[in-house]
Amino acid sequence: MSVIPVPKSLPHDSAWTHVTGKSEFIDDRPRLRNELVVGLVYSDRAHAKLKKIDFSQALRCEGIEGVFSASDFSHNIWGTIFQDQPLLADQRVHYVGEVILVIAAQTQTQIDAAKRKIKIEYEDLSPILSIQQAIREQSFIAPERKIERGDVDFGMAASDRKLEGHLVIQGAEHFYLESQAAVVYPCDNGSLEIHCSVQHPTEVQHVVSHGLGLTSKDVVVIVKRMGGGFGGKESQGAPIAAYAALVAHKLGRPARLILNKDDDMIMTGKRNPFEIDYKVGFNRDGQIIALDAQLFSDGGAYADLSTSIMERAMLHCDNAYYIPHMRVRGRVCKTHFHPHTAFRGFGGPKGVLMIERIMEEIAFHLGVDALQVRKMNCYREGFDITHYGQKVENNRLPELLHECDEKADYFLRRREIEEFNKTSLRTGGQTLRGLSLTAVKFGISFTTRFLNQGNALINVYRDGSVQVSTGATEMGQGVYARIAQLVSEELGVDTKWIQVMPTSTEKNANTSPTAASSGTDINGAAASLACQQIKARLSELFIQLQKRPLERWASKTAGLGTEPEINVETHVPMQDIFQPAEFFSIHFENGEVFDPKNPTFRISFKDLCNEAYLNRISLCEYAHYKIPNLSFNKITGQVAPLNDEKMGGAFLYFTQGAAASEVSINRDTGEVKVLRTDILMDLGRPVNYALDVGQISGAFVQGMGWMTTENLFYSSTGKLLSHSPSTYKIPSVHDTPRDFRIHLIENNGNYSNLRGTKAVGEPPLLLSVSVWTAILDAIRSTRTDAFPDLVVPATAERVLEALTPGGLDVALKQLMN
Ligand code: MTE
Ligand code: QUE
Ligand code: MOS
Repeated sequence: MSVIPVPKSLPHDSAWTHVTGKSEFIDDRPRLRNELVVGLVYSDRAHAKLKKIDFSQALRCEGIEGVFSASDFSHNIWGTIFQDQPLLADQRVHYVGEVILVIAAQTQTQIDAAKRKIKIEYEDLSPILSIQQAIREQSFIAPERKIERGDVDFGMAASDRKLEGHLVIQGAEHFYLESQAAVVYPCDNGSLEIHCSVQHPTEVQHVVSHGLGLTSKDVVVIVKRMGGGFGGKESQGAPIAAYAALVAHKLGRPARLILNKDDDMIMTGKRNPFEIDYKVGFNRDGQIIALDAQLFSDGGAYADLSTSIMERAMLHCDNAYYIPHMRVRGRVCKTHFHPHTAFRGFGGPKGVLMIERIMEEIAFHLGVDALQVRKMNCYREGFDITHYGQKVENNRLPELLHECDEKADYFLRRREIEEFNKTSLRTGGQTLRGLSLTAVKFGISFTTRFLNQGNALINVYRDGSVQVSTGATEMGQGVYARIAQLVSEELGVDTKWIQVMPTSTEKNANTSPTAASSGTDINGAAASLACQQIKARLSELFIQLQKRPLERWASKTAGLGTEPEINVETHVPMQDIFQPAEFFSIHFENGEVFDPKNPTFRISFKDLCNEAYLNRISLCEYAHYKIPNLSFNKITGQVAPLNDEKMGGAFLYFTQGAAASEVSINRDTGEVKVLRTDILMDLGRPVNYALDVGQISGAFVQGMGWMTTENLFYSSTGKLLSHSPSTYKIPSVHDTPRDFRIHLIENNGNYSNLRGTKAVGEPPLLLSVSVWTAILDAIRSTRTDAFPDLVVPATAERVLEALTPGGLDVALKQLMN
């Protein structure tokens, strides 16, 4: 890898157009004259038989061009991992929001009018509307999974102390600003061009072609950008595109489907709710000996990604801590809610919430500080094998805990807070404070091995400008800017010469979702590999040109054909992404190409490209990249040795960090304020420092919302009642930590990944757990008997309840008086 200084913080490629309102989202596409609006009719029952569907009246309404039902799809079935979900409900509905009919009209008003003429008769069946009910009725998706290391029963017996607990974690809404949306154009020979807002264009291509009885070649899916995805557009964008595609396919006219916010929130799944039972054994100084955990998640009505999410939860139950004897069991419950799905962190945060709660609980029990318990149990030299058998390489956790502690003045503030709370409790003060420092160790790679591959297409033009196409989708995280910077570093040309093109299945086939924080890792590596191939050819050409007088170069003679062509047959073996970039010791820097041994002879990148074209040397390249050394066996729950006897991993590496949060809780109202947060993260050698800090602050604040105010509220019949910004409270700028400090540690040692970088997209969300544990800490100060129980999110009502002996009723009465 050539080490070329590049602007480390290139602005996001859409920064300017976002703030000036010029960025084009799906519904900003100009309407075509014959374009149709698509509307959806969905179930208002959680579980029912569809006795009768009558849309004959609707068909007669003005402007209605078609109404479609399950039988209109060639294959009415889809699903990312398991094909278990109908595109349109048939015979039965299994959740409120399940789509039954697709309507096509000239205008939205006509759709609204037609909807009122549709008669659906239901016969209600009894729904399963909680994890506990699902367990009672043994309603599950997929068998139980188990990951086990050591001897848990022995470990428990050998422990001085034991604790048991039950943790309830609610789901959360993604709240992307651009709703699910698709515009579909019918093209030649029955093919379709789909523009949609999704993280997984290849999945849309699959679902649409299968649903309509087409093949992949008949469907092109293009994603220019999303107005946020956060995991909510990984699987669930596909059926939306399929409904619009159905109309375009059946009626041969362009079709547009844009969900409004309420429908989007009602129809689409959220973060899986979890309930966790745990038992932990530890010795007198707080060393954990054994952990036995049973995780249940609410998968909703269909499998979606829930089994992979559960797996990631199970793989993150250790978080930053070495636990010698450990058993984790996981089971996904089948209920009658919208199918829950990926959300930033996937299952990770659920496992982390449990173990970080346990850290606080052990400290409470022993009367010591929770940070001491954390430090004592932290992964370190000699204690660095996870419960699934992977060694934690390049482990910076002890240092992160130590430095975060110092940066945050943890122990000083701990004493101040103790004083403050004592005074507040004595004098009837209005607030209490809490402080907590939590860690994160997030595994980077998809745990499903085949997803860890990507490809890239690089087109270099005669003028030296470059187009880059990969499978990565841009959802605001900055993956285009990062890939542009990687290509710029590789080719030694300024980023203004590089354009990352809208993601399209036409240019990059068989892509993985942009997910698991691996967008830059996978697609950036493929792009770098492709650049290296082009550089190899250009380097060889450069060497040849050095030997030829200028007047005999192709740019002077090609039209006449008087000179022999320069032939270049260089191909770099692709397996090693750490290929020294200086093939034949030729350097590509600042838009120029030269040999450092003879630096006076230089050719501009641009002129060299033109020369290459005239000598009929290809300036384009395609490359494929796969993440090496992955060997996680889902059946055994353990990593296996690789062919060469070396141990493989479930993950390529871990992104690590720590955060200390201080909260203030109002004793009268339960309201929570985050006074200060100090975050320290290890992102290796970031490609773009500013974008990474943006990801850290964004993920943390998004997580804070889940930890504190975002309360999904369902009726007793399974209807989501909090389906708009007025009833679902995401953080505003006022809710962000009053004092918010973000630092990165220096780490040049992540040799496993392209240019030593570490993925950032999801890991910092898991640090928001520190806000929840800080609330636990504040509540703890009011009692000595039992450690507080607190549901996630810790809403004001729940905090108030936990603060008041006698519960919420008593608290409310006190508040009234
Ligand atoms: N940042 C913004 N602004 N918008 C998003 O939708 N999604 C997150 C994260 N950061 C998201 C985001 C999620 S869930 C993932 S997996 C990663 O971005 C995906 O992108 P990456 O792999 O390029 O980091
Ligand atoms: C993290 C992820 C995903 C994951 C595993 C992770 C993810 C995803 C899948 C997945 C698994 C099986 C499939 C499939 C997708 O696994 O996003 O199509 O068959 O989609 O650890 O983010
Ligand atoms: Mo992110 S939840 O992996 O899309």
